[in-house]
Amino acid sequence: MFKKAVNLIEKSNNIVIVSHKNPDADTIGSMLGLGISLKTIKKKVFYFNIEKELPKKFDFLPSYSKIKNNFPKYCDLVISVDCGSFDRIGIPKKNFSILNIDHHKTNTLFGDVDIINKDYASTSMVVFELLKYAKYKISPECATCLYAALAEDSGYFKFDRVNAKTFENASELINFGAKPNKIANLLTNRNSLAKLRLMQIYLSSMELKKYAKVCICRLSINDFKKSGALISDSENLVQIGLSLATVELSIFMYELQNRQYKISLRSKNGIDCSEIAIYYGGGGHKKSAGFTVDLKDIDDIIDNILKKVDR
Ligand SMILES: [Mn+2]
Repeated sequence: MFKKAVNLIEKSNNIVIVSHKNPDADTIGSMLGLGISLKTIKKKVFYFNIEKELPKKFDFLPSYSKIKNNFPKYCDLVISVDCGSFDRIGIPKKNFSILNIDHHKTNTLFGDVDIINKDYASTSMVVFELLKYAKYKISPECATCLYAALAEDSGYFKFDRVNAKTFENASELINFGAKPNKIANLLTNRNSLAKLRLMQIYLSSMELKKYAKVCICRLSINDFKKSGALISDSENLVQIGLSLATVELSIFMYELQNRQYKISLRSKNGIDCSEIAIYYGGGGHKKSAGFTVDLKDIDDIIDNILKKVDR
């Protein structure tokens, strides 16, 4: 697959690297790290994300300002990073080849070439392995992007798929010039006051079910308005529910628009979140998954999830 991917890259001139809706550090960092490296082999590289506003916490990543939300008129190759399915990108399928690089076990293999490693803690690890295989240049700027993606997507080296390989890659990226302390501070210690206010509302909405094994929190569009927070400020709030000692499943519902709700799930001690998410048309990993629903269906869905948890 690496060989096929390199062939695809080398015969293409105009390459668009695409990241997923509601982007996280892994999709943005993998996209920029890959692009920075591909520019050293004289490729024209465009960065695409469908969102009008990107999370500001990634603004220190090299080439961040080059990410555009309009798709170029012409390209011969689209490289998708960290997108489990084609609709996560938000563009219509046109006349281009697709290289699909990811680590989601639910990936739908929508590429002409798919490089999926579901044992890796981040997509940036897959990108890193590909760059090393192809012997493309890995500058400190490239390493910074890939490391930021790895650190954050692995929960700072505490999630499920963290193992010796994760630390090996992290260590190599540090040798290529990534600065772990600086990157961690820039990613985690620059919250806005609006985000902390949103956390306050999140915590006050908390309901505990099933002897406090299930935690449910909910934010409406109005809560975002009241606090001045952006949708992207709600990223990782679901983790707070899971941090409660008794909680094994944290459910976080937040309103997107037009009475549509995004439901994020996190678990510890064995509940399979992706099984629940897939059932409702979403996707993800065992301990982390999500899906979108209509407001009118929410109560039924929560009841159903609680029944599943009983089982
Ligand atoms: Mn990822």
